[in-house]
Amino acid sequence: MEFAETFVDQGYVILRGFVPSETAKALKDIAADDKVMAANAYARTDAAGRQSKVTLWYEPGDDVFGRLSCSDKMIGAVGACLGGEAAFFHAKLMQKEARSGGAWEWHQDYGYWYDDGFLSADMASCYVALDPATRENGCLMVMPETHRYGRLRHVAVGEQTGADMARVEALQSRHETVYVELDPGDAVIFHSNLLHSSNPNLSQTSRWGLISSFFRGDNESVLDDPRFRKKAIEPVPHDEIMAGAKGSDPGKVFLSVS
Ligand SMILES: O=C(O)CCC(=O)C(=O)O
Repeated sequence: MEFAETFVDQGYVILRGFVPSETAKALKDIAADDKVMAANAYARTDAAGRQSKVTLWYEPGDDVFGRLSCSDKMIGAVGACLGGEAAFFHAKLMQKEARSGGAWEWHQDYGYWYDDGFLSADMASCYVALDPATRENGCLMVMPETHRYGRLRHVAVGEQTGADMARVEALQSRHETVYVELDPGDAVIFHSNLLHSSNPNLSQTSRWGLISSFFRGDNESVLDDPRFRKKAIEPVPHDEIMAGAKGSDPGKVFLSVS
């Protein structure tokens, strides 16, 4: 099966070696040294009180992280999955620290993005692993094919928004749970209605990853908010990702969470 068909069928597809492992390691080092990234990180507490850090921005920016989101390979792969133009929505650095990083409750991204004015769930995200993502350090977990059930009701869980647990449990009895274990540089593209979550990181190693999110070009938000509208994006040749600034573009607009 071709990768876009797997995405349509299963709701996600793993692309091994999406970026070379050396590039992923270099991105991790740059992110770890990036003071702007750290200053804009916010923490989200899970139901057990553990925290996970996120830094989220709405303009790709002319830096190595923005260039990854805009690489012709990423835009092309996500566009093929969505069956149309992949328009950049936002990107984020997920920072699940060793021994402490919190869980992410079962949810659909469209559970959140509906409220940002997107009329349909023709949206997807691409997670690129900067660290190994393993069962032990709280890798992404997905329930294949659950993107077919439409948007579920979401409720507050700790500081997060999770899908209605009665529905999640019913779906768990029909669908397996897959641990998406990745090496640095591997990627997974997942549909905005796919149920996904991750366990806390109680291991000795951090689990960082970059997630770039997109809407299909004909599914621009109806809200009058530039963060959710189409941005002028110049695709970057995939092998030129590292030619950008080696730290966050200070002109970026970050999500600020109090
Ligand atoms: O990084 C994770 O563990 C979860 C990420 C996630 O659920 C999301 O970005 O929607």
